[in-house]
Amino acid sequence: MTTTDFFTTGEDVLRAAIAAELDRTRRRSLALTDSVDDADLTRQHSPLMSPLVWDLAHIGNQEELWLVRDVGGLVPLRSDIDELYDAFQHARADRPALPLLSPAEARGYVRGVREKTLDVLDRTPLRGRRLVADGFAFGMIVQHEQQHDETMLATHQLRTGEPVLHAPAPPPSILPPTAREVLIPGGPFTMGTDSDPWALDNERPAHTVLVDSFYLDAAPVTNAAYAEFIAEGGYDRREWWTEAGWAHRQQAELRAPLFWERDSDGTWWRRRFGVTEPVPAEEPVVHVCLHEAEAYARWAGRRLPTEAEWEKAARHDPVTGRSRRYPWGDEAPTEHHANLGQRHLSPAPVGAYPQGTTPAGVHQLVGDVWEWTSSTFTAHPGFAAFPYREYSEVFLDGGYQVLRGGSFGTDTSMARASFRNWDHPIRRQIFAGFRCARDAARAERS
Ligand code: AVJ
Ligand code: FE
Repeated sequence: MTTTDFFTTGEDVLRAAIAAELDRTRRRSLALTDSVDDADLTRQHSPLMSPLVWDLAHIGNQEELWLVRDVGGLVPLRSDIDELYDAFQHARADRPALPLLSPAEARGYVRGVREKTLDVLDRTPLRGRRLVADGFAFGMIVQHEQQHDETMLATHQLRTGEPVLHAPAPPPSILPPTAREVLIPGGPFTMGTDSDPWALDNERPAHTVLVDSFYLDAAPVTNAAYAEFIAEGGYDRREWWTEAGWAHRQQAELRAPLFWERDSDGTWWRRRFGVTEPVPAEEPVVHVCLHEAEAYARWAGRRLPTEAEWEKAARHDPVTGRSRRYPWGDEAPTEHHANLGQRHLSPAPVGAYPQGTTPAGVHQLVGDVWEWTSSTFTAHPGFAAFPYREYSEVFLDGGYQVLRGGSFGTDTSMARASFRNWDHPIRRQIFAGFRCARDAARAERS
């Protein structure tokens, strides 16, 4: 069983499931931090990232604030460190200079918090108060930790040195899409959710959105396709870039996706978690910013999908008119549906997950790479911050761009197709790629 099945089966089953999720998540956090030495944990691998030891203690601090103090009503373990681990108090670049807990102290702290959390879980009714109904606060903290785990994975990718993370290669392409693009007929669909117990505030409420007919790429843009864009002068032709995109292209001297390098034969190589290898042609391109995605789309005579288009393609069931939880239906993700959860250390080639396609034939919407959309991060109509403004609300209308679908480093607890991610348009260290869309011709509209 997986978490989604528990909500209907009773409180003890849900409680056991939450304990398992907390444990599974903590194993990932520890694997990400036990794999490097103390110097590596406290060092800043990029000004864009916190030292890994900050993420670890921040994970524990967030758990303490919500589960130990708020839900449990217990006294603080360490109220003196709240300020150090408040993401709004210190920019990532400034965190290495703070008097942070040492690696040993941070490990001891998260262990101590977790012991209290498990006591709280044992004695908290998972109903009544909205914060705890269906175990929401626990689910929120699992997702918070998993989000930082993906952030730590991005820090690992920025780190130089010998490989320390290991995982089997992703599955091969077994059934690539038969068509390049899929027509998504026009009409209303339900965006967002009211009923998903662990959905976060920004996914709520459910509301009807009218989406015109459009074509969506059946798969994310591959490295081979992206290399063609580069070969045709993609980075040198002003006309394919937006004004902001070109300014950034110039200023940041963009020439290729982050971590790509071309040798004297013209072969592209990429560095991935300490391993340098030829860029795999059929994998979705990753580590491009919004501006690069938009320039590619313009070159290809296409555009990025809006967030609503993306979600409609991923969730709308034209037979029942309902929005489903995942592209393949409501069944919780397995290793056959999508490349999620750091099971592999790269995107899988297009065609690796035929069981994860939508009924209309769109592949790999969830997993592999986050997908840039053309939408900025705004509130769904009727949005209300819950349980705190700093998760979503303070970022709304703040110049952030929405990404959808999750990457190979995203946990299954965030794989639901209503989940929304956001980042600055210029960011490339996240595991982001994209797919293209285009308007349907008038005659093709239903
Ligand atoms: C939703 C991924 C944009 O990492 O900034 C972590 C998640 N919020 N701690 C981020 C988050 C608070 C957030 N993103
Ligand atoms: Fe956080």
